[in-house]
Amino acid sequence: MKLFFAPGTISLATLIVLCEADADFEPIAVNFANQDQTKPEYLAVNPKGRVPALVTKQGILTETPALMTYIAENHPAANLIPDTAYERAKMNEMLSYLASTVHINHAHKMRGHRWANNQSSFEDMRAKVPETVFNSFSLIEESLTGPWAIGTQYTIADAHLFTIANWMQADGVDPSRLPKIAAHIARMRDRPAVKKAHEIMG
Ligand SMILES: N[C@@H](CCC(=O)N[C@@H](CS)C(=O)NCC(=O)O)C(=O)O
Repeated sequence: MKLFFAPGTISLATLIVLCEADADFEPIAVNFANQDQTKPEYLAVNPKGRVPALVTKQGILTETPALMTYIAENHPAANLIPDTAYERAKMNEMLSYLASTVHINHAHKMRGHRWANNQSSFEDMRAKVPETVFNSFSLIEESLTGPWAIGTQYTIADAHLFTIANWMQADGVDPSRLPKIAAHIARMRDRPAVKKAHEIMG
């Protein structure tokens, strides 16, 4: 497998899962400073112009929850997906909320041009980010029973939650207002796979 990633992005979540699974893969950095994600060479890999993208023997995958699920299902010994239908649904509930709501709230800070054309709109969207990011993480905080994102089993949802929660401070949210999520971040930082993923990401 080949993982196309960029530092400081959501691709960290997939990198963590690859390291947790002890998977055989080649990391390939996409240079955002050069806007390489918008160039034809990369658009041939991922026409969405985003990271991550995972090249597998069967084809190319995009969208973080899909990549993490694919890796976890192909490395069952790592036990990163729950056995019961209910717990799997709770995990997917977390992945969906993170991808469709929390990540999008965060993206309103720097990527307002996706949704509007005027500078005043960008400023308005950016000003709202501390509130929307805090509100979405507050709902997650209330749902956490610990130690992991969906309870006692460590799953791919932990890599996803950790990656997005790491952006909170830069989004204007004080993590001490969300003590369970702050403790989750600290717990994640201690994991060897998370340390390895950070090393690869640079
Ligand atoms: N829904 C996608 C979102 C991927 C995404 O938005 N990635 C951002 C980095 S966090 C990106 O590649 N942005 C490049 C750009 O907007 O030019 C996922 O969860 O994988």
